[in-house]
Amino acid sequence: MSTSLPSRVSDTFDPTRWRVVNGFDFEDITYHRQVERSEDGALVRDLPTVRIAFDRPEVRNAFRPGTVDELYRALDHARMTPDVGTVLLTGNGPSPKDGGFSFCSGGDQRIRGRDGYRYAEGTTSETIDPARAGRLHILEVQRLIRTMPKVVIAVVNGWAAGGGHSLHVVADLSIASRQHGKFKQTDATVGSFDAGYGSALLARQVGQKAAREIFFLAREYSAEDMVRMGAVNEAVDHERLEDVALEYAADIARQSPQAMRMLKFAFNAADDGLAGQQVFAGEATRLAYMTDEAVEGRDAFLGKRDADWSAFPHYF
Ligand code: S0N
Repeated sequence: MSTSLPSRVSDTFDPTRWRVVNGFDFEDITYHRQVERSEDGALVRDLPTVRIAFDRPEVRNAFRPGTVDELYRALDHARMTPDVGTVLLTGNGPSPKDGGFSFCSGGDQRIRGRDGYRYAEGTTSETIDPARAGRLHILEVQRLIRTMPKVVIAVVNGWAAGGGHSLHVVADLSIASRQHGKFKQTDATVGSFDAGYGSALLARQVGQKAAREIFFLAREYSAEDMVRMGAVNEAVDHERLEDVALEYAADIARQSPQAMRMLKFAFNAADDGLAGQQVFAGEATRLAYMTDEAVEGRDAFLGKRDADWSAFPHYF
């Protein structure tokens, strides 16, 4: 087995604990799988956690349309990988320009809106630069985080601003660097507004008054402020951030995957309305298909006979 280690992509990233997930050619993000290695560094086995990180630290990990495409693909790959239970979502860095730390500063303001998301005159779908094409599809990423049957942990190593703030809100759990984790909802400052999960779910977490303060005043909050308000689970010393994230993931791995799925979707259901009920119900139907009762219904149809429900009580 290979003993080569992945490049060190962040000050909190320990290359001995990860391997690059093959099959992708990402430009704006990195995607790693947690591994166990032997003492000589050889790969022993994969472990059930992946790490997906914004990799544009020179712009505080702002996302452009191409970044969002990549993020969606990595998350979807994690969603469909059966032995992955936890996704760590974080930001690489610090910035080579000024040493600043960032989780994500939201949409890249240089290419947004009228100039970025609309095809310029004369541009066709064949000639447009893919990194400038797109729409407001960060919302699709938010929905994927919400509906994927895995636990997504926002590992906030620096600035979480604008749409980056909303991503941490949508994640199942958030842990943040005590020294460098900073939170600022700048949407309204730049004429933008996440009127979906980014605001409404935040209000569920911190209460209506605090959520309105965060959006209306666009002030800066520390990791410990956010723990007090109820939007972050834990503030941890910066150098231990990814260790603690992996400790969370190890605890998650000790739980029943089915129970975790049902719990995540149950927590979401009330806030997600019928869409939340649909996701929860999909899991319930999948479980029901495993019962003798559902098998009898299927077999009766295929056997062109009436189903015999006599073995299945109406009350337990
Ligand atoms: C994060 C902040 C507070 C950090 O301040 P600091 O440490 O003083 O650093 P700066 O000197 O400001 O930044 C360092 C360099 O990085 C560039 N930069 C930072 N953020 C961005 C960004 N978002 N886009 C482009 N460049 C960025 C700086 O310009 C600087 O570059 P140089 O070195 O060349 O001068 C501070 O940086 C800050 O406030 N950033 C902007 C945060 C912001 O307003 N983000 C956008 C908010 N809105 C959204 O994210 C909406 C997007 C979204 O999620 C969404 C939601 C619903 C529907 C659609 C969308 C969508 O648009 O997709």
